Amino acid sequence: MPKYEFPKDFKWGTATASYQIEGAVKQDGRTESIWDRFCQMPGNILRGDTGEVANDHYNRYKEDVALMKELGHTAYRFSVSWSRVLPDGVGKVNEKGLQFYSDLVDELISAGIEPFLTLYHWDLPQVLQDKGGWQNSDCVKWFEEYSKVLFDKLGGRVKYWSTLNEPFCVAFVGNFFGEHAPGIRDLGASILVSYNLMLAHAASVRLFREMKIPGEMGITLNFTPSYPYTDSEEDKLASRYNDGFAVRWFMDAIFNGSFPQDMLDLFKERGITLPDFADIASVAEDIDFLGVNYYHPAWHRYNEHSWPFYADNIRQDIAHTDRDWAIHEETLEKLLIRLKNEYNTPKMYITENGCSYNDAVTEDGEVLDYSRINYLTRHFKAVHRAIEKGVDIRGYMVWSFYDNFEWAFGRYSRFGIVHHDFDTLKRTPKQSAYWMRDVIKNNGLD
Ligand code: IFM
Repeated sequence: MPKYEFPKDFKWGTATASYQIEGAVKQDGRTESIWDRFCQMPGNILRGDTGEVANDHYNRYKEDVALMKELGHTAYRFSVSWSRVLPDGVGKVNEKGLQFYSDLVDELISAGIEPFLTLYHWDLPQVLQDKGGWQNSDCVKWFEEYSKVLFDKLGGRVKYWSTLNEPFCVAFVGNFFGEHAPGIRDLGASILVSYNLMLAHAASVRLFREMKIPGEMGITLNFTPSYPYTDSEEDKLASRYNDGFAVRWFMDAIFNGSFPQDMLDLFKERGITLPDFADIASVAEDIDFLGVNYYHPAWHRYNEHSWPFYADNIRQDIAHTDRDWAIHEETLEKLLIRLKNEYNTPKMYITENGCSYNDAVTEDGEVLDYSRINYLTRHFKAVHRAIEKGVDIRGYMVWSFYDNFEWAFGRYSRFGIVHHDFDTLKRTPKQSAYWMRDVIKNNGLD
């Protein structure tokens, strides 16, 4: 028996997202998404990379599922490309595009791998962005229509559904920082987007219930908990605002049907015109699970000149990954306990956790990613400790299955447990993939 044994039927696997892996952007009727457009604008993506080919998963999914099976995976989290299924955003369904997901799901099920489907992982059809995208309140009915197409086709076979992946990134990284598609830099607009995303999420959950789709419906949030840099009241305030932004904003909406008052006050003080949030209470629909994406925390120091959160992000003198993200697994343990205590969360899945290293294949054809094994060991144990302390966690999906198109970092940030050669498209399992195969086999580690 392993020293850190996970609960019976714990799900183990990896996570990916459509635009990051599928490639085939013009194949079988798929139309442009906001990411296709964003990648065309010089300066947006490191060294001008795009997801045009990525892992060519659209054409090689059978090979990929076979490799997951060989590596012992029991779950796989993926997302659907909206513009592959509904090339006009709404209206006529593209049967070929939809069939791809149906075939993928069948392939997974026959390999004994549980599909976890995310409806939206950032790739809005460009045609909808041209109508205002998530800033347009019609997005709620667009998303409902899109959800229905997938519920109709895959309901029953897919048992685990997530409405959105990381609404924080959709709203704020895409519409406030401008680092992701659609590349807007407007705090007010991003707050409106965050509100509309929540309404769309709740509408999709309601539809799932009305259609009596068997299985579980949830949402996936990313968390960057903040610590005050020192014990000073100013640093605590700076940290509280960042926590309000990166933890409480969406948790309060989803579980309490409101946005945090201190954040609303801050935004008003900063002169932001806010929506009336008239329907925010309706967001608190019961969900079956919360998907938790966690990579690293942040430390904040007060700075009266820093807009809008009075905070500077301070790098700590601790180990970091090659992406320069702090390695701090205690935060994951604390976060899981906190989410349970403060929000009485339903069961949770770790829907993403992992690390980026500049891995290379040796002359012997191996990838010796011991740093990743170290990172994952520390985080697996942290999750185990949270389970021991009573948090209901049912599965762990490592980001990511293979190195893929890492958004603004293109191909230059490798998160996979399988190495991907972007020129030959060759997949090479790294040491971490074999190590994880043993963890899965033993349902735990020492
Ligand atoms: O690649 C992303 C993923 O799409 C969303 N969560 C974080 C990952 C690593 O940056």
